[in-house]
Amino acid sequence: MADPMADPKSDRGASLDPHRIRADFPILQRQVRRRPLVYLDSAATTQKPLAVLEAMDHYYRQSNANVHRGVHTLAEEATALYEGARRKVAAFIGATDPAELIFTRGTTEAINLVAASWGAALKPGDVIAVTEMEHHANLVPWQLAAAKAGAEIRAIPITDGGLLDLDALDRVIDERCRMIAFTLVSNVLGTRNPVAPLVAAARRVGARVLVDAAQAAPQLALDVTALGVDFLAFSSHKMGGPTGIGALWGRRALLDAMPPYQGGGEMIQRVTIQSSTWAELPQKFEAGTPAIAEAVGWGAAVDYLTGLGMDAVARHEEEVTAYALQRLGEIPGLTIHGPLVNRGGAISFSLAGAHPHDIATILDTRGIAVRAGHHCAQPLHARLGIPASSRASVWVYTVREEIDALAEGLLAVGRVLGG
Ligand code: 7TS
Repeated sequence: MADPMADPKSDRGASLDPHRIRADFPILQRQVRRRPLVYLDSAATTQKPLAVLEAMDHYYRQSNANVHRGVHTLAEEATALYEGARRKVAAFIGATDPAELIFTRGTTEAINLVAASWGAALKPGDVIAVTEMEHHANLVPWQLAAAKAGAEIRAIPITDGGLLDLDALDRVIDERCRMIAFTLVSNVLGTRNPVAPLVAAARRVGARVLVDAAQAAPQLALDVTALGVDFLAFSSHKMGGPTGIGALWGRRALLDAMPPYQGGGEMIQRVTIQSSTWAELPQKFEAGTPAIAEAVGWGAAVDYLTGLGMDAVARHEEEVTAYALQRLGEIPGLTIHGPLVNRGGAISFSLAGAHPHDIATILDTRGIAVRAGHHCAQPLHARLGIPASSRASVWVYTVREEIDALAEGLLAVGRVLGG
């Protein structure tokens, strides 16, 4: 009898071979300091598969024109490619209406769009809730909006283990709260935050929910409908696509009610010297010539990831992260910041007696790329009681041999600098 669980469209059982995947990424073939590149900085930006580079090259060689404006063949091709990319990216996050997917410069601009446009209706005394683990991109835009409106910002605290302290929710979220904005996956701690309790808390007081999915989109299958949130922001360059483009997904009713974020070409219906009316979604929020080649490249990245299967991508992320946590756990004097299970592949750590920048510099002499600093999360580092940390992060092409190289490198750092 057929296995009722065996859905031929499902990739549940598929696994991913990172060694084979590496051949798809030209940059991974290069050397750094006469050693094979060990790229462990994918949380900052991922490397790009050949399919993305070729899609952008092909677009510029064959179809380059401005979009939505011309009736000539190239303009029609460019528009079809750009709107096709919108449909792919929308489908990737489970959005049923591509018009709810607005292309932006990235996660940062997507959150600024909501903070400025939706935030224009904030009143004195309103509350915006964030968390202690936010990237500055999901904090500073709210500070700007709050300062304009006389609103207040509150942070949901984290536990010493690097999880959201859900016991504090009732204290932070009251009827003055208008928005809960939080990251789905932390770029420092790796923490995967639970969505349901935050959505429930927001709904109890009539607040909106924005999810920063910059780190989640590359490693988890996302479905905005199932998540039940109001806005979701993410970036192409963290999921194999080019820099310069990202997106805001939002509920149509909210986006329709929001004023434009920027004025200019493409976003209008009728313009007189004194006033204008706005285009329909998504054009209302896409003033000026958009990042067309980048959209095409992002669409190719989405095709690439869909081909791998996001379930397999998530499983690989978990496996290689678990291996890294085990290997790093063997290093004397090393402290890992963040949870050890149910987490993504950004691993921040401190090594006794070694400054994060010195760690990164020494590792670089071995061709190993890691990040050092506050990772655009100063309030989180203040909470951890440290000015900076080192961070290694993985993605689809990360292999265990690279984790071994990191572990050996850190042992060498310990020998040189360790206290
Ligand atoms: N939110 C999170 C959780 C992020 O990790 C980042 C970028 C952003 C927002 C901003 O995304 P952008 O594409 O608009 O820049 N994070 C990092 C990082 O951890 N190291 O470099 C960039």
